[in-house]
Amino acid sequence: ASVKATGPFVPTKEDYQKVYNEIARLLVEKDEYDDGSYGPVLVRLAWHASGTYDKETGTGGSNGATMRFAPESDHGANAGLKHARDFLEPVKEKFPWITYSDLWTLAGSCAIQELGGPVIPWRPGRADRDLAACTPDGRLPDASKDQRHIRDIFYRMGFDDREIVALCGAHALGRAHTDRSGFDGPWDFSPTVFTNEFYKLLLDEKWEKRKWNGPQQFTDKTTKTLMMLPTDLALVKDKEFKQHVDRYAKDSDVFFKEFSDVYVKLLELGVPFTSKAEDRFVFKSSA
Ligand code: DDH
Repeated sequence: ASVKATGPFVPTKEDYQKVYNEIARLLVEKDEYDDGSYGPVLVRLAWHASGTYDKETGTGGSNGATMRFAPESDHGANAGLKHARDFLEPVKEKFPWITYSDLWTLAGSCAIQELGGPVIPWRPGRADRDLAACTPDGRLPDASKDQRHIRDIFYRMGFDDREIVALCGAHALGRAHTDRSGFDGPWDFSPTVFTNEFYKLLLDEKWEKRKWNGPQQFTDKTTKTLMMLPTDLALVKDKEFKQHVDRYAKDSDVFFKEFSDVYVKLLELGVPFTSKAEDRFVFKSSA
């Protein structure tokens, strides 16, 4: 009898949808974390894995998942992201064929969709690299700085002003933690739902300096329970940035569309895909 040769396992879109479904299932199951969801910290993991990209040297970006290793895991900006990496570990064990770098970015796409955000088309193709590929500290934004710093950081990745403002709308999700960044509190009243609230609050609320011993941040005059970082307020201080804050506050559909495009671009920075952009998968959200 002849033995049929079986080649290496080549995952299909359905296999990646299974990974998506498992992450979505765990998001619901593990609802005792933070405000009731690991979603926001997954969005941040995907962003910090990708946002190290430098277009001049082609270094950094989501290809590599080098945040698994010190020194990158110990960079100040990455404090707390171990929660996200550990959350995904059982998913990696169940689907060992997926690379960490594909898994972390797929989880970002999944979290945005599951938290009520736009569809984030995604494609595989990232390879994990060793610690020699770790990026130097200082490539991610520093929240205590102003618009000049924001532009330096995001222009280095290849984004323009409109894209910067769209990306920052992710702060509708999650919160700051005193034991991670030193800052404290959520940006809006629904930190586990993806909305354009971040822009509305930036425009509609009066933001005053919080009186406390922590790093300088701002609090809303009305309830004193929300917060903005200095870099968040830079988006309304700067005229070029503010016109996009206005657009996104006014029209949630426009924000969802432009956010999707730019988050897809973020997750693909520096990845040597062999597939074409039109071959991206659109995952089915749960319920
Ligand atoms: Fe952010 N972010 N971010 N952010 N971010 C923090 C939390 C979250 C900056 C600083 C902080 C983006 C841009 C910027 C998310 C997504 C994105 C915290 C608090 C700080 C500080 C961390 C902690 O204490 O746990 C700065 C500065 C910028 C900037 O643009 C100048 C972008 C582009 C994204 C994105 O995803 C596209 C999310 C989500 C969180 C909430 C995390 C959590 O655990 O909750």
